[in-house]
Amino acid sequence: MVITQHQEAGLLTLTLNRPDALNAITTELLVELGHALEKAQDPAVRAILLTGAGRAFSVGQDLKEVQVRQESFKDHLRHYNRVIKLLQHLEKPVLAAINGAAAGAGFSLTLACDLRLASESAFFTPAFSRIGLVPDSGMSYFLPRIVGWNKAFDLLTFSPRVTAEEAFELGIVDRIFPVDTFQEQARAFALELAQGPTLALGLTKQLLCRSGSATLEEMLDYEAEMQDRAGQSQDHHEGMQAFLEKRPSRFSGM
Ligand code: T3D
Repeated sequence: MVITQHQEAGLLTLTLNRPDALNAITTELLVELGHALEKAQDPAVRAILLTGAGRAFSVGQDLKEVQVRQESFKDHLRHYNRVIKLLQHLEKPVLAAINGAAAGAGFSLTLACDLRLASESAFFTPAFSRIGLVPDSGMSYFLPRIVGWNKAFDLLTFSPRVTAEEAFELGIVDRIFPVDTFQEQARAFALELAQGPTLALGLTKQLLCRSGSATLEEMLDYEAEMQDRAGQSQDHHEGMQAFLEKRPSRFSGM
């Protein structure tokens, strides 16, 4: 298996598991990741943590696999695009735990997640321009939305190595943890999120997705619609009770 799966207390951890190849992405890896993400729609899964085995998160497309191309770029990218859409449309928090290099489509994978937790030793590089390609797997969508148009163009043109600290300054990374305790702290962070009001978090994610292409009027209507749904949830009831009883909430995700 090139994707390993571990489930505990509502948290599904998916590990890109080709450490000897720095988790370079093959078609097999994309197909397995796609299957795992489809299965993650199960309500028992309340958060997903995507990480890499070994010293890298992922160095992007396995360039050795595509030395001799079996299909056009457009056909090949269907496998990537399926995974990116699944990451975005899952109605639960999806976190990337970036343990090392995130390059090319490996970087894109992290951008399609809702939050990025980075080890102090992690770094990011778009890499596409260095081999004469354009950004893909959603990078041209997510990156300018996070860092702004000109910074995105700068990064995509020069493809520097962006350290975890620089990525944090740019808003690409949301939390940085020390190398020695990274796995433990990323897991603890994700486990806490997996105990959250999953339904409301999933609806929040839908709102943010919609806001990219909607007017204020449309968003106000959509917020009201989503609030109607969240307002009928067990977790809203529990949250209100917990507030009134001055105790921590015990959310079920429903
Ligand atoms: O259909 C399509 O192709 C379209 C899809 C495109 C999606 C993409 O992701 S395109 C972008 C692909 N990725 C890259 O171009 C990144 C290439 N790698 C690098 O720039 C560097 O390796 C890193 C900056 C990521 C890491 O640098 P460093 O110094 O930590 O490691 P290294 O020494 O460069 O690499 C270590 C080994 O991994 C080395 O192999 P060797 O010499 O020990 O046998 C290197 O060749 C190999 N490696 C690194 N990246 C890839 C790779 N092998 C295959 N594919 C890779 N992407």
